[in-house]
Amino acid sequence: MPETDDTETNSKALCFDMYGTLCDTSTVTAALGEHLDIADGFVADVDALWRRTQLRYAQQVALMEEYRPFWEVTEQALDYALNFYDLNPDESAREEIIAAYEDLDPYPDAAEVCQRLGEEYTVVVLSNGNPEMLETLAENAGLADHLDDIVSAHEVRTFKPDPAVYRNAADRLDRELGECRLVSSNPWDVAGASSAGMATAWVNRSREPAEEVGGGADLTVESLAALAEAL
Ligand code: LAC
Repeated sequence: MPETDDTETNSKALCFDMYGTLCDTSTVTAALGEHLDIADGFVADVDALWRRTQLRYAQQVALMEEYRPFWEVTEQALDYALNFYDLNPDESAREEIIAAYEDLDPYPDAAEVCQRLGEEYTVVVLSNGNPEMLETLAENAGLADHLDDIVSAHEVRTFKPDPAVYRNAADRLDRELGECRLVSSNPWDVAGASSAGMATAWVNRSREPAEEVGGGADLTVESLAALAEAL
């Protein structure tokens, strides 16, 4: 990763969410389809339940004060989704499915936007992923060279939208919360960051409604490329 030049020009920081914002979580759909041998519509259901359960479990274990790394949460959520639909892939197929999470496709504009915005801002990832999974994915997705740093929720042993995660990012960046902007496609993440005091940008690719709880987005765009234009 390039050296951070802490000059006036990049005194503000952009904190990009990883899963669903820089990288496309639907990439795992192909791995599910390949290893489960079920109809496409069914694959989409398993995929959606896996993702929903992953987010629900992250929030549950944070509330229960039973933190574990996001990789484990992701595996446990997959097992729940497989059990829910009574699917029993063998261990090697299960391993292949979970491994797809380390090899997600970046959104086509992700690398270029991080590079371009990196000329003006400090650009970091701020994610619930644990450091190992984030570093591997950033390398595989070709993003690592365009990031100044990776800040993981693991550092404070809880998950977004716990304000502790956003505060830790601001501390790590040696900035006030309001000098950092979370960029996320997840409305719950935008709501959480805004509640904690961060500026926010919502990459709302699928025109979802905003959350009814938490803070709002300071800026809403339909793509990362549109964000680079707007900032
Ligand atoms: C992230 C996921 C949860 O924090 O979107 O990267």
